[in-house]
Amino acid sequence: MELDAKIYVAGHRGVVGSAILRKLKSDGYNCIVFKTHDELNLRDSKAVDDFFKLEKPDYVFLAAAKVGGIHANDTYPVDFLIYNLEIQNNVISMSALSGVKKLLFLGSSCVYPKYPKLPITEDQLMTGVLEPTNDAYAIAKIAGIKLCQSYNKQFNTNFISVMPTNVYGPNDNYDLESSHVLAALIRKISEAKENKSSSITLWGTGRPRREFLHSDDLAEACIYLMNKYNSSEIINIGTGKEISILDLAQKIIAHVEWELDIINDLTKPDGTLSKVMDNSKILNIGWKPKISLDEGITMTLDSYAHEIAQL
Ligand code: GFB
Repeated sequence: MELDAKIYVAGHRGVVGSAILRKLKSDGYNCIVFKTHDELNLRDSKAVDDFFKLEKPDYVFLAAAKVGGIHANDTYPVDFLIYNLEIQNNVISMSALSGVKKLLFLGSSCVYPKYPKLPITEDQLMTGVLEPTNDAYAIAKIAGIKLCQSYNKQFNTNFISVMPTNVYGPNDNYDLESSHVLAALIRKISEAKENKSSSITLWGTGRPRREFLHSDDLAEACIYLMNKYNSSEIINIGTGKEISILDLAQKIIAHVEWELDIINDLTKPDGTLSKVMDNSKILNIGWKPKISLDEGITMTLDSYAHEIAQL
């Protein structure tokens, strides 16, 4: 990407989109376009059509999506399926029609089978049944990957699809019903300390393992791949390291320096036992993550305190 190229970041208020926007700005890109939901509803195909005709972006980061943790995915599958199909169909199709030079589509590690061979390599896509708590979201993301690949095949576009692992960072959703686990634990543990409580509740058994990537690392990887990667084949973005949910909780508890008992709520699902990804493909291209989980937790405790102070 040229520094003066017109770059559209769809979803600039979310964890991933806001990190991409920050990184683009700090790298010196000076013609970035972004719109709030009120200014541009990405589910409205006419509005998206008008936007692309007017702005004619050169590059598109498609980070706009309906996202949520395990409970939200499991409770509102229609929303996760329809909203995401609509958003991605509109943005990908209008990008092709308006002559966008390159588009990066954000997928998810949940596109892979529930019982994969670990660590998960890219070639395991569509080789087994999906995790039922998020299969609607996963199917939307798989459709997005296929749409990018199909445009490349039929119309010779350059649309790439990246599969990030579980992401956390500034501008996360801290609503306990709909958040992902790391944000939920940051909030539960911070509040427990503040209220001098003696315990927190963990959903499920605490045994599932997850791989966590800070959004600043993900943003760097996305911009790196936008500049270096030109293939229809999907590519994983992760650390290659995983941690059990119980160990994650204990790590955050150690960070806040407050003793807490952990109570398991077994009415809540565990989801996939592990979805650690093989990141050798991106390592071979020359990118690697920089932010350790401990550094990321420190950063997120800070950004959480800052974000709730502004509410
Ligand atoms: O992050 P999370 O909601 O989503 O949950 P997934 C990860 C694990 O943490 C599950 C447990 O085993 C949860 O049961 N967990 C423990 C908690 N306590 C909590 C809590 O207070 N809140 C939450 N949210 N979890 C999502 C998918 O799966 O991963 C999405 O549903 C997306 O579609 C995302 O792909 C990256 O990692 O299980």
